[in-house]
Amino acid sequence: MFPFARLRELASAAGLDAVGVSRAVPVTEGQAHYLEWLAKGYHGEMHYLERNLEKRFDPTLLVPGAQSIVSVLLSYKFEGEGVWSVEPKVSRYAILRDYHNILKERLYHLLELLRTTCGNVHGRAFVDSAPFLDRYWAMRSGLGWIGQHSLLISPQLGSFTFIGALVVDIDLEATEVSVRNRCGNCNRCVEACPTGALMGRGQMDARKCIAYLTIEKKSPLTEEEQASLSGWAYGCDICQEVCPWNQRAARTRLANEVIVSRSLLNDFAVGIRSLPSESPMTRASAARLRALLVDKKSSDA
Ligand code: B12
Ligand code: SF4
Ligand code: SF4
Repeated sequence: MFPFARLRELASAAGLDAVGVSRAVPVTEGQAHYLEWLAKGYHGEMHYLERNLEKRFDPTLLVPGAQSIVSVLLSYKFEGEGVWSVEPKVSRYAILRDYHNILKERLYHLLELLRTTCGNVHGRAFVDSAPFLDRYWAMRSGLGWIGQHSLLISPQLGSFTFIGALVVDIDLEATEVSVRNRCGNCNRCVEACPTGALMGRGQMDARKCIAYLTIEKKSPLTEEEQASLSGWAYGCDICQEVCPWNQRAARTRLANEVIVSRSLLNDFAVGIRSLPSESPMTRASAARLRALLVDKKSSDA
């Protein structure tokens, strides 16, 4: 069995901030939670979440011979003021090169390092891409707990983290420990959410979440939805900004991956520049994003 201490060294060398390992077995305890969430229609128009349920609940169907799941975290916790502080706001993660690419590059680097150490290893990286339960596996590997805002909180890194995973066909020492939920009596995220998307006990109605409305919803926003955006044009960080675990968390090492500035956003808003192709904001409708950025600018004038 490959020792975890050695894996942690390799993950750090690959530029990853935290790592944990679970055995690749079918998911049992998280299934009911997920299916109930779908049944209530909380996923809105994100119909892809209804598909490939068999694979979503069984990682061995995604990677033949899978034995271990390496979950990793990468912090994007910026400190101080930024484009997320001034309206029209965009989420912190959106100013970076697309995290799917950053994390996949680092995960495949880790796979290469594993191959150099262990020989022939077959594996595949997942970052918010395939039918894979990113948060569930991260939680199971002992990286943190699911907070009231429904995000994974790492005691060291807080919740401003991206989650990725490497599913491999070798036996790695598992770190499956249950991390106690340390939200305690705090309810700040639920109280701060301006749309009522958070319903307590980690439950969320994604249809009301500003991130869903500005990024995922394909059909036009209703007037009520438009009015609920609280100055956000792309994503929303409010429930994480108020979380005490993010005040004490270590800061990001991704400053060199920032590719969008306020002036670029302003130029994009008035149509004189495009967004870099590697920006995650290219995933949203350009017309809607521009309208949200311009609307706010003209109402400020
Ligand atoms: C759909 C989606 C959304 C939707 C719905 C969000 C949601 N809460 O489900 C919308 C568009 C709203 C969204 C918004 C955001 N998202 Co998003 N999103 C996803 C996606 C693609 C799927 C999530 C999903 O399946 N939801 C359905 C619910 C039911 O599943 P789940 O919460 O994962 O629950 C599982 C576990 O948590 C576990 N579980 C939960 N509670 C409990 C309790 C017990 C007792 C047990 C046993 C298990 C358990 O069981 C479930 C499995 O059945 C994931 C990537 C992925 N493939 O997982 C990213 C992901 C969750 N998003 C992410 C991010 C960064 C965001 C935003 C912060 C972006 C932004 N700034 O705008 C916001 C945050 C909003 C919020 N408060 O959640 C990150 C979260 C990182 C983290 N630290 O947790 C992820 C993991 C992407 C990634 N790979 O980094 N997102
Ligand atoms: S991201 Fe914003 S809208 Fe979504 S749950 Fe958090 S506070 Fe509410
Ligand atoms: S704000 Fe409070 S309740 Fe919400 S996730 Fe953070 S610690 Fe938990």
